[in-house]
Amino acid sequence: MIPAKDTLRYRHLVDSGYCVFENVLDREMLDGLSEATEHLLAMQSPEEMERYRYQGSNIQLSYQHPVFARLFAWPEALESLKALGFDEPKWWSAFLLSKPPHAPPLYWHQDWWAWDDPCSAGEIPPQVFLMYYLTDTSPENGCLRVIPGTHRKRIPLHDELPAAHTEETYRANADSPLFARHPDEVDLAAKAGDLVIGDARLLHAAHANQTDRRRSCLTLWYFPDYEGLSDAIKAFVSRKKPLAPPDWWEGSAGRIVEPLIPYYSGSEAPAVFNRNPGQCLKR
Ligand SMILES: O=C(O)CCC(=O)C(=O)O
Ligand SMILES: [Fe+2]
Repeated sequence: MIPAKDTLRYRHLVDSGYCVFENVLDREMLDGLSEATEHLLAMQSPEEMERYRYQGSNIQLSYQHPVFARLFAWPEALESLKALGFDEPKWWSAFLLSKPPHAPPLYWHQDWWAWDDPCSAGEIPPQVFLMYYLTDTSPENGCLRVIPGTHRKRIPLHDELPAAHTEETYRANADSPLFARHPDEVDLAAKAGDLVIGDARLLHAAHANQTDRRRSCLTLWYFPDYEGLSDAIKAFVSRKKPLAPPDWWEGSAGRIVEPLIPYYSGSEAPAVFNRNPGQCLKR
């Protein structure tokens, strides 16, 4: 880590669990992403659409199109991480979460998965999401909701939530606490092309899409300070690391991702996957 230049945003990320950089993607990139994602959305099966109805879709992005490689290594995003003090981030995965018109809300959850590791109680986010929206978002069309501070502090809602993205969350009923309003929740309305950075430990959800227009979110997962993570986490991560770009790719589209891939060559046993925050979060 280098000292954060953007100390205001760094403090917001550390204290509240998120921060926003405006206008990170340009119009050409937004158009390219819209075209490539529409193609993927059109190929979904009815079963997938039903299973992931709360997320809208859950499509893993990799090298289906060169525009995705450009997104994973988007220079302005890497600059934003650098401004927060993270000069050597690694990229893990990416997903297209696209709410069709009149889609239900997304359940409260946190996406961190190694709660037994000591870094889970620390100030530095072990893992962050970089979320981009392809349309402006609002409470009407499914913008993000967060409960600030819950990445490091336990609240009663934690005790009511099943592990994220499991059958229990996929099959939950609309009257479950998973969808309840919370007095401390904050709406994170974003403009198309803004970058929302959040700690993987933060409790977040999304409003329903009550409009006639699709709301697409691209969520990219990074380790902002990969070097600083334990060997056990690195061992887990590198086992499931993204593939290097295929060598038949032309030009620099694939090569730009290579420096972001998280490698590990030690012999530590992989961390245990555990999505239950347990005692790690202070009350
Ligand atoms: O769709 C969104 O706004 C957020 C999605 C999300 O947090 C997830 O699927 O883990
Ligand atoms: Fe999430």
